[in-house]
Amino acid sequence: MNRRTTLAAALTLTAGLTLSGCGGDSAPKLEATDAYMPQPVTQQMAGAYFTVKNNGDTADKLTSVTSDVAKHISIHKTVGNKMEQVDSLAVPANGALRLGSGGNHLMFMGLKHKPAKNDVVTVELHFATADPIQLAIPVKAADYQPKQ
Ligand SMILES: [Cu+2]
Repeated sequence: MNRRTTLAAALTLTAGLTLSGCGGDSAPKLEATDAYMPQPVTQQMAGAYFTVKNNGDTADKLTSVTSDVAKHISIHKTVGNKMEQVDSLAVPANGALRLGSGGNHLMFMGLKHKPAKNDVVTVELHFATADPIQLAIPVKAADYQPKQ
């Protein structure tokens, strides 16, 4: 083998490693969609809903949500007709975490102003593994229901 062939072989090997590191990666691949906030009654409290799709082979967890518009945002699930604060919600591998009216939701406490219909509330979703996602949440009518 001459020197040039050896170099070419080394480059091919490197390229192969890079590709397999990228294609076979097991990181969660998250995408947030279908966000909305029904126009709240007061600025004390508001709820919001969205879906996080995971196109990766690894599960993740939604661990916190932050925003400039509220003092605190907590993650709630609904058990029966009572809601409960939780530390995280699972985002299953090759699946989706769905938040929706009567189920999982975000609870905004102490809003700086009362969101009105057609406003957009921006939040950052934080996950156990994946990078944070910026999510623009449109404010809808109080009785808005998404299409199923
Ligand atoms: Cu709640």
